[in-house]
Amino acid sequence: MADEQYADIDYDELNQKALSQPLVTHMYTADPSAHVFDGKIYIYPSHDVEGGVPFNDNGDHFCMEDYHVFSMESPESEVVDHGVALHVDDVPWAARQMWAPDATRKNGKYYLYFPAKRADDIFQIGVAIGDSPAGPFKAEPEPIEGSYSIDPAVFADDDGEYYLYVGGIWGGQLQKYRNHQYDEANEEPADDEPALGPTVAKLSDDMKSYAEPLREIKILDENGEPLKAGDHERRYFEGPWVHKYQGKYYLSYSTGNTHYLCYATSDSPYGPFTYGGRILNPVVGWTTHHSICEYEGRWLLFYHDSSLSKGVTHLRSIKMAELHHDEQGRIATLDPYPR
Ligand code: FUB
Repeated sequence: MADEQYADIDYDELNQKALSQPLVTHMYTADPSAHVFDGKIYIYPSHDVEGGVPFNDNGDHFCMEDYHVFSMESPESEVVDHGVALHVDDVPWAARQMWAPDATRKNGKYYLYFPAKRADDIFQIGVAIGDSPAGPFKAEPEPIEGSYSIDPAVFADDDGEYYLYVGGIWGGQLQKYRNHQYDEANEEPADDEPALGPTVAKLSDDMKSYAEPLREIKILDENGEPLKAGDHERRYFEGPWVHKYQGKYYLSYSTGNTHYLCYATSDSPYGPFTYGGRILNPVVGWTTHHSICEYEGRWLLFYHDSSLSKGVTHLRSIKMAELHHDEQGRIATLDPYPR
């Protein structure tokens, strides 16, 4: 079923003026995390399916079961599907909802980080390990101790440290935690209180656990004050991503119910980050989720929309566009359907 707000769209016209076309058309894919390994682009997306689960505010209709890895020799070349890299049936602790993953490489091994719900409906983050960037990956028997919520993104810093960023509110359950403890009674803070931020911690040497206590990231406004929970056009919702440009750390993320991709910058991978602006205006479909990677000096934005499925919010398609930082390091806002 297409969302009503997208029912009147002329998709032929929309696709003609779109910033880019779907990279994959033989299946639905979303939440693309892209990295360059040995000069080749590897994309780790969610694999969207129609599971017949009714829509609800928890996002249960996003009922994905496995991951495929895709690769491209260059941004201009064809996309290769490397098949199933990990299935929920092969993750001992996970019951359902294999949401947005990410991957990294260390000492010749590849690590796929992914969120999934346990049988008791609580999201945690798992790690699966492989010898090839294209998988397959073998899941660890337990989720990462102390992990919670969704949307893991791993940032490999120049000094050899790896940081895992995690978190999403509403269906992603981040609002249920305070000081990293779950309480069903917790909700998103009141509008005039500081917004919630994603969590971050360094990964251990074996990449299978947190090496230090989790911290919550703060995003500040132009006056150095934390963004408020009621500032829906700027506050953090889900989909963290970190890239480094000219020595600065850029945290980018989705604002969820206002459908923007935004960014904030810091001198430290732990923040605090200062809000910088918008990266991408709203796409067709409720969710927006992205990654940013550098390919031979070009900065590429990977994102998704629901244009191929004609507005079905949980049947998305990954896309790619070039991103530009100006002389001050500001990122220019992209319009997914320029006129
Ligand atoms: O794909 C399922 C969820 O939708 C992701 O985890 C969120 O970031 C949103 O894109």
